[in-house]
Amino acid sequence: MDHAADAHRTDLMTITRHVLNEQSKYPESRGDFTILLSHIVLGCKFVCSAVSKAGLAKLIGLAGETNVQGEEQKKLDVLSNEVFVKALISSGRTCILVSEEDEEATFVEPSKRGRYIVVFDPLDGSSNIDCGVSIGTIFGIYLVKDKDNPTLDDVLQPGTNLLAAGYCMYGSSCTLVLSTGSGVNGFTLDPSLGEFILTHPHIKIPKKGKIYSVNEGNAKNWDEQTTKFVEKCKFPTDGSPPKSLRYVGSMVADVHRTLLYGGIFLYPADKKSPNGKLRVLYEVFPMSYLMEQAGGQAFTSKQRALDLVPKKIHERSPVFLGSYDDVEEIKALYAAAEENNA
Ligand code: FBP
Repeated sequence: MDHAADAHRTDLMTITRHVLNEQSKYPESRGDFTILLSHIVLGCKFVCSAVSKAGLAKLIGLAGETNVQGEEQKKLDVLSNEVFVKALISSGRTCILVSEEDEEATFVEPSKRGRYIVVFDPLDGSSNIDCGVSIGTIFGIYLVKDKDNPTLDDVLQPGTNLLAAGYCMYGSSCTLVLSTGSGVNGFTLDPSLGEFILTHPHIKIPKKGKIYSVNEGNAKNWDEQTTKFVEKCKFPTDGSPPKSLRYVGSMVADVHRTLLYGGIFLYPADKKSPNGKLRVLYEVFPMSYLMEQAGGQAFTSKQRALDLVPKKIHERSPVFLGSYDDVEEIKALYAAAEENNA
């Protein structure tokens, strides 16, 4: 580590500076988006600190409440949700909030309302919280049609209408990955500065990968196409080497690795979960948006994931996302099945 060079590193591309540069491309912009993002970043810094000292601060374990998904909420789930809801409302830039932890959408009171809708999973990967394995926050940002008359329809938009999406991973380092529609950039939190610094500019996912990521514990309930695809990953028939299996069980961690190394992450539907497990608005859409912005793709077993139009705020969908060529393979299997059934 060249501390001297580091100490003289004066041209810091912080996430705020990066977004301000992006904003300067839109002369009509009033800075609302930058202000909103700075409040999301504040929430991520708070959660990063809480997660890193969870064991010390007795933040491990259950909160004694259950969320809309019927899941027992962890103390950190509740704390993270509270921090993000308060930060987003205090930004004065939000109109509607949808959180994985709240049954209903939150309509911000008119005096504090802005024109953005934020859908988010305050702490994703809850099964890994208590064992210190990487977890994260996922978010997506939409514009409301009319902030004076917001409705639930404003939230139930296709993912193609997203303005921006990102996630923050709380792992060996704290990494925030963001897209505002012109590519994907990664920022690492420098704890000594308390600033997210640009460390992964213009992330492009490799066209084809050597890794597949899925919970094989569900294999007996998979449909024929998913079973065939995973079989091909393990026993390729085209002479290529088998793919390696990597599965953390935190979508943020599995998607982050997929974005950087390539390959495919899948959470398919199965007999037990006919719509899969992952939620469309604040898991599938943001991650699919980032994948497409990085040159990959995301598929539901029926269509491009971002073309989905959810009917409920906590709707679930199967998802296959990652390197373009790897997702093409699973799309071909479902297309062939559809043709055979036609
Ligand atoms: P939470 O948001 O409730 O944590 O659930 C989502 C999730 O933990 C994802 O992060 C992960 O990809 C998936 O569920 C793991 O599910 P499973 O344990 O069934 O493999």
